[in-house]
Amino acid sequence: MLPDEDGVAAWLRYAALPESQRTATNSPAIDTVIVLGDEASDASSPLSVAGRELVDGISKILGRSVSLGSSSSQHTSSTLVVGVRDAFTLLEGVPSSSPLDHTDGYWIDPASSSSPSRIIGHDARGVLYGAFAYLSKLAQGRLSSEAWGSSPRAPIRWINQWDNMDGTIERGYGGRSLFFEGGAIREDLARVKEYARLMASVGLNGIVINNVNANASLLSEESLANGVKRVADIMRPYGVRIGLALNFDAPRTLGGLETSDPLDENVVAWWTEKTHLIYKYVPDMLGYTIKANSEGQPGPLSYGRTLAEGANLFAKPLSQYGGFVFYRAFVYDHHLREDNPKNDRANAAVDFFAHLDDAFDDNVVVQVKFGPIDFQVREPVSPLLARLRKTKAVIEFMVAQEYMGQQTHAVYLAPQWQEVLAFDMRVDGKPSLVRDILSPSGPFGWPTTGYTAVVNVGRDTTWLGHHLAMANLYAYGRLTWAPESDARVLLDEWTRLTWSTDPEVVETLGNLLMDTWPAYEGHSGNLGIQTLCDILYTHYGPSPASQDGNGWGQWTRANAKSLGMDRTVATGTGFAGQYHPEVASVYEKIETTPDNLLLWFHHVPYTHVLKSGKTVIQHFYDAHYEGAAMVQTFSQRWASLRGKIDDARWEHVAFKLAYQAGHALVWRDSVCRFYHSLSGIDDDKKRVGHYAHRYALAAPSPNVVLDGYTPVDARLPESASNGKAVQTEEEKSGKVTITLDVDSAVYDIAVNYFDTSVGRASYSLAVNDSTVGTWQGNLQDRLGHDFSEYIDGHSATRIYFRGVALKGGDVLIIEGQPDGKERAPLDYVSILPEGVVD
Ligand code: GCV
Repeated sequence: MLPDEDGVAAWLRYAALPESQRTATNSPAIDTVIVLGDEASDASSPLSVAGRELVDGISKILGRSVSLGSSSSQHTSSTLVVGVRDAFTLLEGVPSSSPLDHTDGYWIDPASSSSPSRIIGHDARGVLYGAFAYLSKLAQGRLSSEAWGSSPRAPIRWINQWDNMDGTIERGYGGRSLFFEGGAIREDLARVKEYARLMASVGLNGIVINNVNANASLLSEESLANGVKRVADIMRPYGVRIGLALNFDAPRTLGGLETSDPLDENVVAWWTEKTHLIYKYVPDMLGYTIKANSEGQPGPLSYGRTLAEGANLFAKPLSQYGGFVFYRAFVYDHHLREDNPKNDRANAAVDFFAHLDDAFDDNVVVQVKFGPIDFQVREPVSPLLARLRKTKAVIEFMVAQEYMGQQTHAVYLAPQWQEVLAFDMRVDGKPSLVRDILSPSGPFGWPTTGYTAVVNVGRDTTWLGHHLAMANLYAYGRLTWAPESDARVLLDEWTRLTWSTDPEVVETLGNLLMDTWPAYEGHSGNLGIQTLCDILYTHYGPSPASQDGNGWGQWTRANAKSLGMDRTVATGTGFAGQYHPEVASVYEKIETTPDNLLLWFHHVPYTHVLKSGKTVIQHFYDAHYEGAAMVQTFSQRWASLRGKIDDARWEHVAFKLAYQAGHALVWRDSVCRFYHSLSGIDDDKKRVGHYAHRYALAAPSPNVVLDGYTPVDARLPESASNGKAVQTEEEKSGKVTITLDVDSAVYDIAVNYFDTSVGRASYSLAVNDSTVGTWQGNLQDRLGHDFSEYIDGHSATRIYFRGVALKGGDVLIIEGQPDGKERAPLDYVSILPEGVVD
């Protein structure tokens, strides 16, 4: 049996390469690692980290004794010599133009019979990246005798953490903050070091450690000297530099000034002094990230100044230290009026920023979310990325799956990012792929451009709350380095490193995870309607109604006859016209808009016929059923890997996938019911509203008897059968008795119930007095997403009891014991013949 693992090592486990997979080339007989250069012995240099990492990694992967040699040791075929280019006297075999000519680049030359292996870096960080690249190939059994090299396409390869100083993380699903607790930086930063190591191993080089909804007290001298400095010192040896998110209003709230007006001389002086202070403790600080005039945050517009004046306020003092301002383009009015058909939140980024292209200082970089709204399951690429020319920009992705299952659902996002990066913006009618725009060699020639992503790892040993979610962090890092990479190739690398080099594991898990984004899109929101989650509450479960009727502007404009946002120039909000003409003309017309973005750009009747030949409404029904059906397969596919990976991680994932299967059905039913009731149009396949195997407990039926249970309205009607659940009285248990009307056979029994955050109710299920199983409503302890207090699509969940022999007249009894305000709420029971999912 394989030893249990907890996930902390992630893809840097350095598991022993199985004997059966070893060859002379993929398992070189290295016994000494020699690090060249004076910095080799300086523990804070990436060079010395590279040496230690190689010794540790090679010994573990190949199970041999490896030691660090001194630079004067003999170079033989069993030595691995590493160092920066200038430290090598002989660069034989290195092409004259190579990745070594670029910052962070490396060249790797595996050993031949007469010469040592070499890892050569353009600079110390390049050596470290080369060391990790070498170890990655070695651990995957993929080291060959070919030399190879690589350098990153973009200089900015960052992470944003949304950590609060009280230790919580906004939209974080992997436990409490690695960085903060109780209003200060934590004493124990061991995991921060491990985080820096993981980052370096995939080429990430910067991190903003605090929430963009920033707490100004991070900038107190005490906090800088005793906290922020320690974080920077710990991450620096891994080539990771830190940045800080600032609160625009800090001069007032922290500094006691009367204003935070960016043109006020006291405000300028305050930020200048603060910047000096920060650099005193962190001399290589990357810069500041600013969220201003966004979602209630103050900003320059609050003082009648432009966004550029706001950004330049920080740029000036930073410039003398080589620091950057990352000014977020996520500026929009969240009190927008839906009754004006011209209003559109998607227009905001271009409206606010495009005309300021000449107005930003050189060291300002505009940080643009990949889509115009907010990390939805499907969005077109933000047009702002093609509208700034002089002003540099970075793209912002989200590894934390705020709108995509919050790391409770497995959703592999790299295929989505790959599509975004390969999108051609047709700037000036010329090929302009997003990934080229985000490179210094791209059409705008921005020297400082690249990537950032909201990651939100926490103290959970899984980092992100779900072992499978780490595929996203891995792929994100690798894409920032090589954005033309293929999502599947990256996934297979990750699987080999994280789980096993067994080809069956790689194939099974690869196929499974590649199905997750399409499945999630299928059951959550398709045709470009966005993720139909509850945007007024936790952003987790379904609530199609929540998109409209409020100022947030994530509208679908759904009514009884039609839905979708008309974003055309001709009749709509004009958003399509924010793209360069060739792209704009594709989106302007229904005929040329791809089906998967139809409702993003056009308002059409439910009966509109898609290119596929289906109507919009039938597509909705089918896609939701197909997406949810796909999710049901994940558990079985995962089950086939039992024994091929350790039990601890296997069980963690199995539990989450089983939960995901149940919640996918909640999604499917909620969304289908909502549009069925709104449009009044039936499902051709007669599935929506017809649940042949279910006993809905709140519906009057001669088969169902409630004792101590009474019907209650669900907060979101579509999230429960007929809009109602049943629950007990407070502090009193209740009983539901169902007389079954089934043929004699073996069935799976599914119980749909609601597991809220306000208690941990207990349940038991019996058939004819014989207990089938018991369970507790304690998912708030076992999952990690934003929980709900209510009976709704967030709390709705399902438990299965499989393979139960039943016959007509059998009596099924569920007893519920409330806990606190959670009154053991139940929705329905499904008696499912073998192979049926409903
Ligand atoms: C940090 C979304 C999230 C907010 C987040 C915001 C942002 O609206 O729901 O939690 O705030 O994006 O990106 O600033």
